[in-house]
Amino acid sequence: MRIYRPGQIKPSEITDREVWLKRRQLIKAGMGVSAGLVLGGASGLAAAVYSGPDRNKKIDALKETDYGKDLEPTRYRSITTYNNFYELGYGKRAPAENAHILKTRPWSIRVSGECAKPGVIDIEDVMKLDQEERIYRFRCVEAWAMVVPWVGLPLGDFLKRFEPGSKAKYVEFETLYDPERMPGQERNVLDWPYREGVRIDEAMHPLAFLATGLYGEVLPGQNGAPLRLVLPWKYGFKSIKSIVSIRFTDKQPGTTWNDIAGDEYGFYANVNPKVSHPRWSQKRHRVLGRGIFGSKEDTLMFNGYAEEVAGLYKGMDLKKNF
Ligand SMILES: Nc1nc2c(c(=O)[nH]1)N[C@H]1C(S)=C(S)[C@@H](COP(=O)(O)O)O[C@H]1N2
Ligand SMILES: [Mo]
Repeated sequence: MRIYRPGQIKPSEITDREVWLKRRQLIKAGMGVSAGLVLGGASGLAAAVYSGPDRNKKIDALKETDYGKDLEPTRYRSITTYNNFYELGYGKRAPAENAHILKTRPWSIRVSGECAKPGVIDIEDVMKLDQEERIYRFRCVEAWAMVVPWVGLPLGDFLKRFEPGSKAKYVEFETLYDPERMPGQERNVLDWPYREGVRIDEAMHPLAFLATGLYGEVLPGQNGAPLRLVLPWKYGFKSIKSIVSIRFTDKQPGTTWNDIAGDEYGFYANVNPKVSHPRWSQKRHRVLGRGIFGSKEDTLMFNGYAEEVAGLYKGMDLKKNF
């Protein structure tokens, strides 16, 4: 099912994407906006009493790399208590409060489509592959940023195991659909399951990463356990969480946010301070964990990774392909 934007809400009335989405959903359901905000507060998810992030199991045999060693990581608490993960709730704290509902075992990932060796791989087998730690800048679309010491494996190396063919022009990713483990899916806020896609050359780029952990430990549920995508030169919404399906395709796949609001969330979603989101500037961002005041920085082209990735987009109009 698709959600259509109501034309009658002025951008100036909207504070952020959660409120915007709630309103859209309520208008679709025929309810008023003021009633919607009251309802929006009680999200319908049973929030557990939450006292702080649990530290997870250490990942063994971790390979240290030099990626991002000059960056200062955002503290664990900020990374794990200010999240976007609508399957686990709609406020920034909700995913941490509800993460215990997301059982991540058993779990497997189906790899299919245009490849010679499609198959299903169990998450335990993914965890046995070489795990590297890399520190990346991470940018969310709503003007906040953080620096995360991710653990995981280069996406390209993982994908090559399935031998993508010449018709594999894009890679499509899907999150688990299971309202029992993902109670946010009981409401039709998004067109579940969450979907994302990248071009094959983007997927094969050495910076593209499948994360299984952070801070040397197994990934917390709120950050997309047991396996999520990380594309450090793109806005946060591209980094799909809790992946169960990866498919090689010859056509550009639909993606959750692009399908809902293609004028606001492009297929590429490369961090670009020169292209504003229709409802906010993308020139500067707030850095999580550094306080509310005096913590803004300039946003860099491709989130600071231009030297590495600009070549992927040579000759493309990045204002059109945003
Ligand atoms: N399945 C799924 N993946 C998702 C989302 C989501 O709601 N569902 N939110 C996205 C958005 S908008 C952002 S900004 C990042 C946030 O990642 P973080 O919570 O680890 O910072 O996850 C992305 N991946
Ligand atoms: Mo986001």
